[in-house]
Amino acid sequence: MPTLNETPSGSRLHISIFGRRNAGKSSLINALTQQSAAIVSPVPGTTTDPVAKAMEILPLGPVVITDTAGIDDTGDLGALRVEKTLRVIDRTDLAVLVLDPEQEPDQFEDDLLARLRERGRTVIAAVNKADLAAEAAPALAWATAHALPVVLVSAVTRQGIDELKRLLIAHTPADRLQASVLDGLVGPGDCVVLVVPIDKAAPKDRLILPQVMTIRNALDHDAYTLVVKERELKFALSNLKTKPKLVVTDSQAVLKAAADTPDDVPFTTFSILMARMKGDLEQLARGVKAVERLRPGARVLIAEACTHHRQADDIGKVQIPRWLRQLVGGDIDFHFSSGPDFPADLASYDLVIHCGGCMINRPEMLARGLRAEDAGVPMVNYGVFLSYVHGVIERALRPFPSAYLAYLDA
Ligand SMILES: Nc1nc2c(ncn2[C@@H]2O[C@H](COP(=O)(O)OP(=O)(O)OP(=O)(O)O)[C@@H](O)[C@H]2O)c(=O)[nH]1
Ligand SMILES: [Mg+2]
Repeated sequence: MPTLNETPSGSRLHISIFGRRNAGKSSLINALTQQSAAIVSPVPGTTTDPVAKAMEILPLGPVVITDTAGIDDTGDLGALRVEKTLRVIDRTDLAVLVLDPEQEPDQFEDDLLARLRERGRTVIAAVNKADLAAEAAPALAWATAHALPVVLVSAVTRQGIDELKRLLIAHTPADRLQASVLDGLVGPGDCVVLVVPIDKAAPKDRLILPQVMTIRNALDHDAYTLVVKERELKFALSNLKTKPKLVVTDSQAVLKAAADTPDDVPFTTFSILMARMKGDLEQLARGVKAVERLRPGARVLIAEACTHHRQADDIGKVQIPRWLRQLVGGDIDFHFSSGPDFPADLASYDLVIHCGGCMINRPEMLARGLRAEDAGVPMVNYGVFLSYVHGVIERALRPFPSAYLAYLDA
């Protein structure tokens, strides 16, 4: 069973970096992955063969990123290298075309772009070396004239790197970004116990979407589920011959479910599973820690992705503000946004609390998270916030080591 770090490379998003020699392709890979995996040097032609590496680009997730040799290489050997570079196009989902402001794009770029488009590849242009005095306008104009999404970056100062990540996310086909609910958590033969309270809020005669998705996804992983109400949990667990791989509870029953689940059994909530699938769980885990630092009078944005009809005890308008006031011990300057009008500038807020985002896709949720990160504003979502309010955040994050550590370190 692959864990998060072992996502089979066939299902990983393949990003390839193309451009001329010395444009900074290898440097850009290092900037994107925050590693120094690719060899960089001022000598043109440093990268001679395509190098594919499985990596994690946060918050994009596991990808395969391929560094290539410059498309302007010369001589017999050069032609051979160019041929190899062009073959990479076949295994590319997303191409980043790196432009060097010191060299105006010409036939090399035109030909490469034509090849990429012939194969139906998505192409993003990155004009590199923004930190140098070189005039970037011709390269930017070339990209715009060819209808390419373009960003000005510097692999050295990291200027524009987040914007490039945002473009990558925005142009990744949604199905390639979509993680599944139980990815990396369960494998063949594992038992997952689901705690589903049947209270007044539960719809008649059916289960709700996160519950159904989890059951279905367990089957996809050749695992199986045991579905119980919170009252029967303890008895059901005591009847199992082997420990379950995971217990997942509805937030409404989280206190009893946590108390009745032995400490050595991984435990989480449906809300946290959904938060991980939709957004960047590490960011949200860090974000909830910011609640501890909030002071009365803080500016808090509560953002919902849809414009649903609000009920009397609405979670976003009523319940969360009430809890937050209690936690902070004073009044809070609440602001609300809904639907597509998520504020462009978040810098004036002390915290963003976002809904679960069931009406938007992962790329959009990730883009909103990056916007908060750019502005240096912590962001949490309803599900992670609820676990925090209920005092079970540490336990519920423990099955996700990187998010758990992010929470502890924040
Ligand atoms: N000032 C500045 N220098 C950069 C930047 N990116 C790359 N460089 C420099 O440009 C040179 C070439 O960088 P590489 O990353 O090796 O370029 P490449 O496109 O991989 O080159 P080849 O492998 O030879 O095709 C190195 O000296 C880098 O330090 C940047 O954003 N700003
Ligand atoms: Mg290189």
